[in-house]
Amino acid sequence: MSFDYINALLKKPVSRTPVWVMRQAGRYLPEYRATRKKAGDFLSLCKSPDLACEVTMQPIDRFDLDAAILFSDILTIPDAMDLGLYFTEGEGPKFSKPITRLADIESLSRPDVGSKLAYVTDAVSVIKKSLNGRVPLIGFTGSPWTLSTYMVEGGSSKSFSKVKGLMYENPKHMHQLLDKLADTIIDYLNGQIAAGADSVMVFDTWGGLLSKKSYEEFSLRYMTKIVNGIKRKHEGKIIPVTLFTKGGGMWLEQIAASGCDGIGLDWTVELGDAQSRVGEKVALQGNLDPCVLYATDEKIREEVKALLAQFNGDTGHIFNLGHGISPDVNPERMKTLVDSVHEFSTNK
Ligand code: 1CP
Repeated sequence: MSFDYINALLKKPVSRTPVWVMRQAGRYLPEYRATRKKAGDFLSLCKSPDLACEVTMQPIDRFDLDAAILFSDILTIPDAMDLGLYFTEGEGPKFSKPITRLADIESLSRPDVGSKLAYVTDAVSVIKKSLNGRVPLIGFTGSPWTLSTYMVEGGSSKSFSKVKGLMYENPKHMHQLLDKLADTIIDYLNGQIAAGADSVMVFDTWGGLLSKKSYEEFSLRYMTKIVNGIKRKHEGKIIPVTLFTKGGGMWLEQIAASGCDGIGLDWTVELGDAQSRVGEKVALQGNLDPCVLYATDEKIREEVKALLAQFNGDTGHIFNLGHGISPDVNPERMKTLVDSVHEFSTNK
């Protein structure tokens, strides 16, 4: 089986530019809201392999997408580390037992991924069966740095003062935490790969908050450890890995040196400029501003065409938004986006 999404990441020939969208399974789809209601709440949805499969398939059934992404969340790992993850309606994730003392880091357990996170690998197996070779499946994790922000802040944050304070005051403990997370993530991604994930992606949503020096020391170093630690080949097939640091456009050369296959770009960088900087080394994923989806079909098509035109050559680009699709987007606009990527890249 040859997939355009995998081939683009490996810079092999493609029939047209592949496209998938971050958060493609989510609240903007009425069928997602119905399944979530059936599950009761978001975490129960993640923890039911059959329902996670159902929502993973929803955007695949509705749109002509080139990849599916496992339905789960990056916070499954801190949850498995017993921090007590819960979600309150409209407020995002919270932890009942966040890291508040240095001793919490020392006593943090490295969870047995095979048992505590079996619901994730089970979901991968169920989804693979359901996909039946239609499109490849992307597995994913949060980066150690991004996970640590939630674990130390106790949830989402605006200032990130606690986690950055820890980083400056006690770099040794910060490294200990990040190292434990990186080791757990390696087990976690290897479990997803063994269960059938065709590629994996690391979401470093909050790496862009760091200085260049801190980014290299506290985020990129551990993502590089993950790139080197995971199985890059499974059953004779290469498993490409993509790193996405939101706000990381200044550091593309450093990210490319990690040995990853693809870099995810947010919309603040020019795709053509990114390609001239690192396009020889890695594939690029992105990077339309998600807010373009609030515009008319005509404008969406124009923006898609302009973005595709920035990229030189026929392979090495995976079309995506620069961040997740918003919950209030009309699904019809998503259809326009996906169809126009295929239309304009076939006739490029
Ligand atoms: O139904 C709901 O109300 C829950 C909303 C929701 C959804 C649909 C959350 C809570 N997570 C998810 C799914 C999810 N999360 C996926 C599914 C696969 C897909 O892309 O379709 C993925 C890949 C994630 C990854 C994730 N979770 C990230 C990294 C990517 C990003 O968007 O930056 C982050 C930061 C999270 C944490 C999280 N989980 C949920 C929310 C609302 C948040 C963000 C909180 C914050 O802003 O700090």
